[in-house]
Amino acid sequence: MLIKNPPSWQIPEREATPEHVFLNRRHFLGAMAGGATSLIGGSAFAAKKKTPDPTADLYPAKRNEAFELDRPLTKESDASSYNNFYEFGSHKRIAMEARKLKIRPWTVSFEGMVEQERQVDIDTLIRAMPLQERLYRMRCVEAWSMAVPWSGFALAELVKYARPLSSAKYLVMQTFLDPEMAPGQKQVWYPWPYTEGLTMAEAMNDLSFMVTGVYGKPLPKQYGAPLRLAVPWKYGFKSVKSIVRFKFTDKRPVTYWEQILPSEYGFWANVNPEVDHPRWSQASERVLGTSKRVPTLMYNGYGAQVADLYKGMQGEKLFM
Ligand SMILES: Nc1nc2c(c(=O)[nH]1)N[C@H]1C(S)=C(S)[C@@H](COP(=O)(O)O)O[C@H]1N2
Ligand SMILES: [Mo]
Repeated sequence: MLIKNPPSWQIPEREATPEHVFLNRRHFLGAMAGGATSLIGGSAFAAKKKTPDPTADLYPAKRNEAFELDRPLTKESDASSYNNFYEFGSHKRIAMEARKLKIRPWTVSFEGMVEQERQVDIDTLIRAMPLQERLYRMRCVEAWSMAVPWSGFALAELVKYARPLSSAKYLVMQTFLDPEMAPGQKQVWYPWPYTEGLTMAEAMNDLSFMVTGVYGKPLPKQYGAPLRLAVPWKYGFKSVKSIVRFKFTDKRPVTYWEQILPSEYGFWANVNPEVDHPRWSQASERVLGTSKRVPTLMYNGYGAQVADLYKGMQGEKLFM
């Protein structure tokens, strides 16, 4: 595939927008908005901003203490202002742009090899699920990492709810497609919508988590509201955001990054410090919000929970 515009993770991190430029711009835009608000009397703008999330009463969810961290949580202000969400731009400072994401009404579909294909409203779905909080690490393939308190429910619960046929082998998850709302999707050389997938065994693993909130609140848009995946033993790009479609199939999907750069990104994408990316080392990671580098752990430290999934699969490219 021809890439006219290489993804930002192909440029070194030091070339990304410096923090102070972004912060100043945000301050400036904030002041502008405030000014405009007072000029027009404030009502429309203020009212729009205050619409509460319809699931706000569910947070904070009770923490599941079984999921422990070996490091401090990333500061909320750091995690909220450094995001990959190509639908809103191929750089990290997309939080402002992502405010365009319209998260209600939001419908999720269950398709393919299921007892019956159907659609469900996001609020019905979230309220049908047992919400909990889990502290997870997240390791991006670009060699930075964070640790955040996600809220949500086990992906296994969603699979049960969807009632797949026993012949289903993979679960494919897709992001919305709406280039008017998400300007990044006007870049036609990317294979929209963003598509990811897991084997059914991976999807049923206890670590696979559907995220609906973070830091004790409903999920802010830049994190992939209202519903995103967290599979913390895999590189971050597997954790697809703003999901609208769950499709059960017996064919392995070709995922978004795999379509763009198959020599560098594969289906499995399990974290492994010993297998370098073709263009950089994966041995260590920069901890978001600090200037520290720490060694990267095999399966991002989750080997005890997931290594068995890959027994006897040495022929597969498990670590890209
Ligand atoms: N739909 C969609 N999902 C996505 C991405 C994206 O660009 N679009 N980026 C991925 C990558 S590369 C990473 S590292 C994580 C980033 O999640 P965060 O912004 O919550 O840290 O989201 C993943 N999910
Ligand atoms: Mo990433």
